[in-house]
Amino acid sequence: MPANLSPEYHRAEERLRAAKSLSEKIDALEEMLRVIPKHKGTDHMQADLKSRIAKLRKEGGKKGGKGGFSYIIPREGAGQVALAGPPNTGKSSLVRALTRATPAVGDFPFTTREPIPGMMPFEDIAFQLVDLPPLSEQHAEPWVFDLIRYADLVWTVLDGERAIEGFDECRRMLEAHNIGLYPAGTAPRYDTAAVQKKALVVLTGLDVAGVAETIPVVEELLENRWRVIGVSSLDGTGLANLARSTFAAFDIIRVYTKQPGKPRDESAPFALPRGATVGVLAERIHKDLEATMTFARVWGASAFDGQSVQKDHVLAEGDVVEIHE
Ligand SMILES: Nc1nc2c(ncn2[C@@H]2O[C@H](COP(=O)(O)OP(=O)(O)OP(=O)(O)O)[C@@H](O)[C@H]2O)c(=O)[nH]1
Ligand SMILES: [Mg+2]
Repeated sequence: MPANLSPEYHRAEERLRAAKSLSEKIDALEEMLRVIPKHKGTDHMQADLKSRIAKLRKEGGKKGGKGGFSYIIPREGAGQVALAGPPNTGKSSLVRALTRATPAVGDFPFTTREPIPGMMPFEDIAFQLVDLPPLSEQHAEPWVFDLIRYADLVWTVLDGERAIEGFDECRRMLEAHNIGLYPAGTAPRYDTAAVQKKALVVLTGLDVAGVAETIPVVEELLENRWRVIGVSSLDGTGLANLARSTFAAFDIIRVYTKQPGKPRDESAPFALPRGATVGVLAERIHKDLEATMTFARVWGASAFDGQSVQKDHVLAEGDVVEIHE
């Protein structure tokens, strides 16, 4: 059966061929799996991609190796956010303010030396933040780029002092490591071999006099391509907005499950990519369920209450689903 692979798939495949580091390879394979058409004709290919990803992940778990010390922070929650930015811009302060992690904060550059994960709650789900050492042309830890490449979303954390220069410096350094950033909510570029990472621009120090006024200026200097999210880790201004913007950037839907004849499960929802079908949910619940399910009932925006649907039914935010085997 012809697989009908899309240009996105072939592009990711090209990236895989060019990939040098482990996380570049994992990233390309994950993209291939994400965009491969999901039908019987590609079952073998999907299984093959999954086993290759699992194998590389296992390798990544082992520290050391040829490329020196390598970190991968296993994803947890609804998605992983890497905090990238120049030195001393308030990355660790944000992680302290938004999660229960307690990375060191200092009023001098290069305070952070290791990646530190923490979970940021948003309503009934949570995103994983990964605090990172700074990006500076003077010095940057080589493995920082692998962690950024592995993340689902990047926050570029800037301060009021040198927002534009800091942003430009980060982007130059990322480009040099084959990573491009694009504003969340817009389409990534496909005319480049660099991995394209969805990003938000975060400006800290909103409690400092004059910083709020610089936001429209910074946006204009960035040619209004980027919306700048102002925050203060000191007094908490803008943090709720940052969490909400992060949820929006992920473009995910929350889907709840239930057992027949019972109310909705109290456990956390499944966070699925927008456009996900009942089949995708079934697979997420259990790897065999996608094959063994017969139909599902759905309550919510994508169906009339209790409507019975097939695997290919596209789910909506907030749907409650009951899967029948
Ligand atoms: N007024 C104000 N100060 C802040 C804010 N966020 C961080 N700071 C201060 O900025 C300094 C740097 O904060 P960190 O959180 O350590 O910055 P960082 O980006 O993690 O620094 P590196 O790890 O060195 O890259 C500290 O003195 C913080 O107290 C903020 O929103 N408002
Ligand atoms: Mg830090």
